Amino acid sequence: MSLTEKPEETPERQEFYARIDKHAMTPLWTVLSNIITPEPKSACQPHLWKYDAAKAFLLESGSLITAKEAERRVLILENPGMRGSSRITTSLYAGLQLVMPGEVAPAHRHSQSALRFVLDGAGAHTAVNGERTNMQFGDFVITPPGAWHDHGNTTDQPMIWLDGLDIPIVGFFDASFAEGYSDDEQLVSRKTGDSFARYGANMLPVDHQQDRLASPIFNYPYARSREALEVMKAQDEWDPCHGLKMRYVNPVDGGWAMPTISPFLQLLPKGFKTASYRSTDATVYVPTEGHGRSTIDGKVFAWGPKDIFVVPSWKWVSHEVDDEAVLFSYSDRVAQQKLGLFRDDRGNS
Ligand code: GTQ
Repeated sequence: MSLTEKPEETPERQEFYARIDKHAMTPLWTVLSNIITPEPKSACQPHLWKYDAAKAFLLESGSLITAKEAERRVLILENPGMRGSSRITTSLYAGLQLVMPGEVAPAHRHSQSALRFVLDGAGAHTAVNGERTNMQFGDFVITPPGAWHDHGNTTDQPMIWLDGLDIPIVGFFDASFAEGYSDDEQLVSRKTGDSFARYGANMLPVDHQQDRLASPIFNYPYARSREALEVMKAQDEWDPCHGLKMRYVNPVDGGWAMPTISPFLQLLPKGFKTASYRSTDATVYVPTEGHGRSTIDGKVFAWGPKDIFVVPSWKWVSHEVDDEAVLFSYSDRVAQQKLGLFRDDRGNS
């Protein structure tokens, strides 16, 4: 018996396997080394999408179909190692969504959690549970599981953001529910900015009871997060693997901002080269500022603002930047931590 080698196939064994196959049974020892591996063995490949090329296709889709007809006009960023499965990593989905001036992406809700990371345009809105928020470049916006949401653009520019959803996770658990709203746009019942004032000012309503896992803040403005990094960088304390890396939290309990997706924002100072790092949470990165190169599993990917790249589980990654760079990223770390699966390795650092 071995975890890495398969026993020999003999005619008697094969005849036996064929007989039990008809009874929906199969021997473990012929598959064991494929299903319990000494370390992660993923079909997910490192990959980078240049934003300019992706944006050109997305704008082209704008004259093919409306947001309303499409429900969501999105081009999925599909991992080259997992084509046809609507995923960028084994557990997560990514897409680029376009809302043209005057359009509405109709209200609906689903079990899947979504994050939006705003890339182009300024001032289009998304509504979540009765409150609208206007989106600006770099804003990190949450749609919690089960929350009604619709998107609208009353500006004169196309609005583009990156969607990150836990579609593969919900699919894995066969736990997907979805429904449409009675109208294109949900009823607005709260003032824009209400949830940020209520939960995003280092205070909480005195008798607040936590009633859900997702953060009650649904727009973490880039201006605020970026300013925090700007103040902290003066301290000149850099983690060898991460530079200055922060996680977006739920202010109610200090946990992650979302139940299944972990979002991060990090700053790497001009000329910084990170030490090699690997972790079990495959990660999607979107730089907002700066230019650099990431070496992932020995391959080099050069990036600039708004490019999107993916680091698979347990592959070594290091980043090297020319000018000061800021990177947003997301992974399934929160889900792995809840399940006791998360592991990382800082190499020699
Ligand atoms: O905006 O609600 O990229 O439901 C995929 C599914 C976006 C959305 C996606 C969705 C949405």
